[in-house]
Amino acid sequence: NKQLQTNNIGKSLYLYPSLVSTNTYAKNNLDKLDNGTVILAHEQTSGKGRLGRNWSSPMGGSLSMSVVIKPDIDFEKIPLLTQLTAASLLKALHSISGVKVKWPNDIILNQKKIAGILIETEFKNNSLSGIVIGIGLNTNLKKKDIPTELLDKASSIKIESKAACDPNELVGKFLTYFEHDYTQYLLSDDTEPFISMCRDKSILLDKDFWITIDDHSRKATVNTIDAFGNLVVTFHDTGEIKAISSSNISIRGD
Ligand code: BT5
Repeated sequence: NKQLQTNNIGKSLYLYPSLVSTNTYAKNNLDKLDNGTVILAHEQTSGKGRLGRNWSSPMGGSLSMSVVIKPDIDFEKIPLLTQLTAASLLKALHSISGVKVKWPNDIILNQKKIAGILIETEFKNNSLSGIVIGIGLNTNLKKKDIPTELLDKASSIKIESKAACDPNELVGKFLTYFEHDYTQYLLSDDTEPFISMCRDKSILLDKDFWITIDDHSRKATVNTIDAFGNLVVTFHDTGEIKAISSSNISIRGD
């Protein structure tokens, strides 16, 4: 990939026509894969979303990517990687107007999801052995490639921007931004460089939502995303202000 201008991330890069899941492949081969390895696939036969959900990644118009990193960091810093990745995607998609983020991990264009992020952390003997950052990109999917049940919420860059998306260029840009912010993230606890991007492009801020945590739904106003990558909300029933982390939560309108 001539467009790749990174130093470390993507130095080892493997492109497969088809894999079960790039994340599963990376996790299964974690010991053998260097820090910074990128796995790409044109198709996944069993792509994964969060919390056991599926990620549709058909041949022709989607791109699945996993970035393997092996940092020496405190566990509390791990959830921030979702925001860092989302910010790098937003920067890589900057030339397409209207690209937004729905905290914590959805990239949205014209109210439809065009990309998603799934971060998986592997431990061995209580220590971190590696992190796999999975990104599913709906680059050039056509309407007919999108499962019918997803048509109201999923779309592709091509459908929404009405222009073909060059996947090599997109991956190259993403990895460049990612490497830059990730290098800073390892060196410093200042998360503003990427959290500010997620805040600026958020579709949630200052709006009301039903927030479901452990099967319990409460109406809340979203205030901000804090420096730890948490969503800060005010619950309507009690007026309580809370910072919530991304696990076990779902957010919906109406
Ligand atoms: C995500 O989960 O958004 C994470 C997606 C991560 C996919 C990448 S691809 C490379 C790597 N290898 C993998 O196996 N996975 C990662 P979540 O927030 O749970 O969203 C999943 C939900 O989005 C599903 O339940 C559907 O409703 C919807 N969905 C499924 N496929 C979609 C698609 N292609 N585009 C948009 N929405 C989709």
